[in-house]
Amino acid sequence: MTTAVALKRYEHYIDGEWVSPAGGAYIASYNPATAEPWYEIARGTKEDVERAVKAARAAFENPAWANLSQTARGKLLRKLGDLIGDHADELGRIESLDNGKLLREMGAQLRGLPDYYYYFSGIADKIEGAVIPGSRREILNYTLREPLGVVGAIVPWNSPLSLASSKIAPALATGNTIVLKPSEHTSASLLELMKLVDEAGFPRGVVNVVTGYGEEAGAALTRHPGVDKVAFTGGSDTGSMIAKDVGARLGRVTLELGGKSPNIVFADADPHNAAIGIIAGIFAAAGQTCIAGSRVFLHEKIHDEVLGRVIDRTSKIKIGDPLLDDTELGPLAIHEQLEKVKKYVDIGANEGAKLVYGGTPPPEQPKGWFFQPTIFDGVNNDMRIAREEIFGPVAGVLTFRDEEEVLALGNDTSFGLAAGIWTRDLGRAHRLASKLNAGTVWINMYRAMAPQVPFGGFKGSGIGKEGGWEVIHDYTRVKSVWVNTSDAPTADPFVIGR
Ligand code: TXE
Repeated sequence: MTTAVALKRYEHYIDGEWVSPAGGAYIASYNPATAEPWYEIARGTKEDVERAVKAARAAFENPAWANLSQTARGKLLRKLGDLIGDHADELGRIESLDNGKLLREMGAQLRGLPDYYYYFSGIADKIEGAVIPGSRREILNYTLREPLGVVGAIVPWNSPLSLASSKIAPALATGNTIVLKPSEHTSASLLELMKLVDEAGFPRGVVNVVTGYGEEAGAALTRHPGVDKVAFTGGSDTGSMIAKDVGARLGRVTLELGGKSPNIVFADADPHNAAIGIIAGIFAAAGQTCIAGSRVFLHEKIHDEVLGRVIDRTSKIKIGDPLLDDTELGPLAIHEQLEKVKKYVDIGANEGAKLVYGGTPPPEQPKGWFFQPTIFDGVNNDMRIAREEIFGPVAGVLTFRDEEEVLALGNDTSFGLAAGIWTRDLGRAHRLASKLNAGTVWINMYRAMAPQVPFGGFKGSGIGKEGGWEVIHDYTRVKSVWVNTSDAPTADPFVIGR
């Protein structure tokens, strides 16, 4: 597609400067609500990645960063948080134009984003080693918690700045430097953030951004031997490929991948709250969240009532321009995603699931990549629509009889990202929370996240955590130091055990 008006052009951000791509090529980025391009980004190649990793390595070793006190690092993060707060509305608008999520949602997400930086700013000067009481009085054992070096971060399109920040903030709080590769579909907000990184006063090269395609710029970054750790959020297939590449050089990874999360409603649950929780779980952000509650388990006794309420509210969801205040469901972020959703709706129908709502693009939205909120009832856990991540507004409803059955079905998945439980029975809620094989369990709520709380999946949903103190372990290494404080002569090694 071409446009008569010249598009705004973004370059790479490397070593504190805006740098043209070595290959000289650019990629257009589209607004999903209009299916029209609105800016272009540099198409990164191996050469650009080489340059960025070199800059990040030099910054890691540069005393301007390496010798900075932990408190001073924290102050920089706080400053960046403040600046993001000042620019939250414009950054939210860019993200909404880029991925089609509601301006209201992106605005709220961006206004909350400084909290990530404040949390890790607070942690920065509390990262400590330990003094370890050894078996021998004269030996002093202590540990140093050190940064890893250069972090390569790959970010997807569904929540670009939030997912980038959950890597930037802990990586910098612990003294690493970072090279980011945003999604080729949604790079603008991260590039705009670099202006704020600059303004906050980070030394050059501490944060770098190379844009471009995943298989080109992304793969060059994850395969680069100078990258000590890769932090990735994206699809499970891509994540598994990256893990192999990084594993081959014994590097470290954090992987935040997909899900097929169960949202379980027991007969004693409040039917209104549960229905709203189901809708929030699967239709918010048009289902394009890794934590989407895409498998809805309804107890047989309340199946009809709760499903009726879900359908009733769903039928009133206002689909349209994500920039408008009263819109409740925007388009899918990328064209491929729309095609994927259509394909799975066909698969569901062919598998024998009963389509009870939606199933097509909304006729009133001829432009853009919109799809109606869609509900399948009579889903069986062996169906592909219950096993594979769709990443769109498609709920599959399954019926269950008792706790044991729903626990087995809920855990019968290759993923393990999140789960929801709706019940007034406290004992059951905690019992299930401990037995569900998922990294996050919500009880009588769904879809909440906070910088203070560890987030990350089990099984096919990933490795490692983002958020909370846990993440500090993922961005540091521990060195053990042994000190002999005795003046006694060193023991002859051959006398040991005599
Ligand atoms: O993701 P990819 P895609 C899931 C969701 C979706 C599917 C595919 O099910 O339908 O993944 O989406 C970069 N080496 N999620 O294709 O490919 C890419 O440029 C290095 C779940 O968009 O995982 C982008 O920056 N990097 C998810 C990022 O990886 C590579 C969010 C994500 O793209 C690469 C998004 C490679 N070989 C999709 N190939 C979540 N967990 O929230 C691609 N990339």
